[in-house]
This record gives sequence, structure tokens and C-alpha cells, in this order.
Amino acid sequence: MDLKRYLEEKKAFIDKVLVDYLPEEPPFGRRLYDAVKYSLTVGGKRLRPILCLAGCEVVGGEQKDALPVAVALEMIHTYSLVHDDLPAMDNDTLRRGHPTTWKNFNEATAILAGDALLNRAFEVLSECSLDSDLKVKVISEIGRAAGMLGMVLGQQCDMEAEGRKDVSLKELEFIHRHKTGALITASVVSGGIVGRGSKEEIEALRNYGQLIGYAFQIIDDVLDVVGDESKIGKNVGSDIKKGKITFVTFYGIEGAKKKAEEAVTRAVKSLEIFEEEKREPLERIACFIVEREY
Ligand code: GRG
Repeated sequence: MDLKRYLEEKKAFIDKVLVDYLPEEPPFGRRLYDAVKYSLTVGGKRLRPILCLAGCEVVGGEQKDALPVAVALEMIHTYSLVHDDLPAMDNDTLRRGHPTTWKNFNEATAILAGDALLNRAFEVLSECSLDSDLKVKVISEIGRAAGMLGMVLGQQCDMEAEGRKDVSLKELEFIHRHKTGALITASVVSGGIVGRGSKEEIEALRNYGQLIGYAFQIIDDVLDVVGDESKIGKNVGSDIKKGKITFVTFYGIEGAKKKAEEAVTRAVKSLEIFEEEKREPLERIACFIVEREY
């Protein structure tokens, strides 16, 4: 399997459909629509929707059934980036290789664009043609992961940790399990739910998601130190400048990479219950997470 080609094809497919899931352009307040469209289409790896589609396929489901869920996940992820970049949060000017939404429009419009994306995501989920039992499970899974005991909590803890020198490894792991790991895990798990995976299969996917989420964040910290800004499309060194404690603080660059590799090995192992041919995309995505340069 050619992973590069697989990721490019899936990304192109998702890029193409994302805009179809936006509502029609309103007669007034066009700036909000433009800001939402800009945020959503300006780039991104589309990792979460790809994980969702792959999670659905590994349990024997069809990609087309998971598509609205994949779209909703990318909308939620994009909203989180738009809000994270705001002056009140990370105050970043570059994202996905382009000016951040607040920089390109203005702060208030970026706040509303994030709000609009979050709400649209749940509208897309609730209106999709999945059976009601699956729909409720998926909405609950994603709502929990993105919400006040998930990503939003992780973001709050991350802000509170800024500038503190006494952040423990346990606290750092808690922050990232919520801020980054929760939505990544929900992506692959919701795909499995849509594909009507068994309880055992869903648990395997949850375990996989948690481990790759952890590895993903470690590599994000490594890239913040040694990444090439033109490849990763955001300001390098911003965490260091803010005096943030990261996984690199605890493990060093090589030690952090090793931790990420160990997590990926365990993630791949948790896929062993699936047929060899079917699990290959998820295995390769896990490896991409530690090898990525962007
Ligand atoms: C504002 C509620 C709220 C949450 C923000 C996700 C997040 C929480 C903040 C993003 C800040 C950050 C750099 C987190 C590290 C990991 C991460 C989520 C990176 C961005 O995800 P990618 O690399 O981005 O998948 P693309 O652009 O490829 O979609």
C-alpha cells in the first residue's frame, strides 16, 4: 500500500465534499460565511476525517456512510484551531501556511466562525441518513470528546499550565489526552460505530486512537522545536517562547521521538483483531504520525 497516495486521495476527496456540507450563502453577513469557508478550505491534513473513514472500513463498513461524520469532525477540529489561534488564546498569526482566521478577518468574526463551524458540525451529524441508534451514539461520542470533559477541558488546562514550571508529566499527559487525544480517538471510534463494529472492535479502535493521539502530540512538540515552518505551516517555537512545558522538556528530542514510536508500536498491536488486509491503512497512518514532518 502506498500511504502517500492513500492520504492524498482521501484528503482530495474530503476537500471536495467539505464545502458541499456548508449551508447556502446568506444574503447579508457574508463575512461570516467567507471566514468559515476560508478556515475550512485553506489547508490541513484532514487526519481526523481520514481516521474516521478508515475506522469505518476496518470494521467492514462503507466509506460513504461515514462521510458526514468525517466532515463534522473536520469542522470541529477547524473550529478548535480558529479559536486556539485567537489573541486571547495562542495569539498565532500563521496556520496551515496562511494567515489565521482572526488575522485575515478580525477577532470577532473568527470567534463567530468557530461557533458557526461547531454548530454546523452537529447539524450535519443530526441530519445525516444514518440509523437513529448509530447517530445518537456518534453524536454522544463526538460531543463528549470535543466538550467540557474533552478537548475544551484540555485547552483550559493547557492555558492554565502556561508559564508554570511545576507542571508534572502526569498533568501534561492529562492535558494532551484531552486537548489533542480525545478528538483523534473519537474520530476513529465514530467510524467504527458507523460501520457497526462489535464492542471488542470499538475498544480496539479506542485504544489505538488514544495511543496515536499521544504520539501525535509528542511529535507536535518535537516539530515545534525542530520543524520546518514552510512544511508545518505554523509558527515554529511558539510553545517554547511561551515558556510551555512540553514532552520535549521531559524527554528531550530523541527521547520524545522514542516515546512516540513506542506508543505507535502499541497502537499497531491493538489492531491485531482485524483482518490483515483491512487494518493496513490504520497501521500505516499510525506510522505516518511519528514520521511526519508537517
Ligand atoms: C479552542 C476549544 C479549543 C480547543 C483547541 C486542538 C486545539 C485545542 C488546539 C490546537 C493547538 C495545537 C497546536 C495542538 C497540538 C496538536 C494539534 C491538534 C495540532 C493541529 O492538528 P493537525 O496537525 O492540523 O492535524 P491540520 O492543520 O493538519 O488539520
